Amino acid sequence: MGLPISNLNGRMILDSRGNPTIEVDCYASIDIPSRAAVPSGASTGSYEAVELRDNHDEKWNGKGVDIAVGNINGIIKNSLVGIDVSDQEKIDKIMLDLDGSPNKSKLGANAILGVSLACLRGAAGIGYPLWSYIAKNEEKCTLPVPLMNILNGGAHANSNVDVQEFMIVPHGFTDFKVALRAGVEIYHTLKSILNKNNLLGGIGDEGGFAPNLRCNEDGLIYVQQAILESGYKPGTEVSIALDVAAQEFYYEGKYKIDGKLISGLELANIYSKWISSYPIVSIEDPFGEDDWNSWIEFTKKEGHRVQIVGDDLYVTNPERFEKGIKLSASNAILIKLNQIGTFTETMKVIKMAKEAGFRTIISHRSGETNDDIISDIAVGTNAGQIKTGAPARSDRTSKYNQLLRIYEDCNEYTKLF
Ligand code: 2PG
Ligand code: MG
Repeated sequence: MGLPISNLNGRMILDSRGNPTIEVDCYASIDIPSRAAVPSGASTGSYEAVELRDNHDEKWNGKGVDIAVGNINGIIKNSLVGIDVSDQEKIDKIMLDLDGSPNKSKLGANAILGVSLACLRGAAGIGYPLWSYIAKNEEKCTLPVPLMNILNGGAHANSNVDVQEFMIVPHGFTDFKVALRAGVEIYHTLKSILNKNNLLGGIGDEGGFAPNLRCNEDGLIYVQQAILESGYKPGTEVSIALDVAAQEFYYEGKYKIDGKLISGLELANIYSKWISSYPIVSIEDPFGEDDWNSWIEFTKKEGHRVQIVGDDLYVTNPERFEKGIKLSASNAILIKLNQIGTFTETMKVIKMAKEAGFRTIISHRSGETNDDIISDIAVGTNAGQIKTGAPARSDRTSKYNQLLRIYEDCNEYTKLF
């Protein structure tokens, strides 16, 4: 039994892109609130739960969250005050019933998630490690392998690069801190390589560099070079992961990449070549969110060589994920809490993945705050992997820094391969 919720207070704060988002304080009969903030995507899947914005209003470029905040401080608060803060399922169910829509469009998934996570923190208690509260049903916990996005393209950068994320995966180590150090060193090496090639321009939304390149494959060449020049062994110590976010360049059954319109099969053949030429261990969203056939064929062909990750495909939604499991459309799932909107539903999807033998990656969004809850969730659910951007900018480093704190109590590193 936990304490009853005595108050909830939602407010607007700014995210890392300078847009409004939501923060919630949950009081459970003490004066110190537990707090959680909600992130926001740019390359959002169309099946995601609805992020409620004051679109009718030009203020904040239509991105205000006054209605969603009003929902927290009105109807949601009135229904949750007095409920046991540790009864997460009940809290989430009350909000789902209040909302009543299939995609949380009435109250807003942003409003619902903020409350869900603030209550989760309240239940764990102030000063008690959240990861170990979440881990109560796990046999053991390991620190996740980070997928560190060091070169940004697609919807996260103002460049000509179609692939959204070129990530490094420091998996060949027995210690999280050593792995993180490798990632940091490679990030800095990439910076000087790009600089030498006159390619150092802006930074993308997730803290990685955002150069214009001759072609997408150049991203792989530079990242591989950065791994080597930092003194690490590509493929055995540090590998590469891509998030292609292919839905962003999918037009009426074709994909526009490197200036050419090609079929799903032709795109799959490009990936196969890349997998043979570079130390790639993971490809996220290689195809569009409704192009199930390309997913199925590619997983059949390459699923033994790489991790194939559904993000826009599944949007952390149990129904879409169930279909993917039945069809063997991938072998891994990206988990984003705000795609589905409650902690309870997120846990359900993680459980489904584990039962089906799918790998799980707990993920940030491109618009973030300095809330570090995904680090606790990655360790507490023993997810194995976390995706949280470059090791730079405080909206991204807040997650790595929380993992460094957790490392003081739990320092076993996930063995991925
Ligand atoms: C993704 C994410 C996070 P966004 O596609 O995986 O990296 O981007 O939050 O913009 O959907
Ligand atoms: Mg993605």
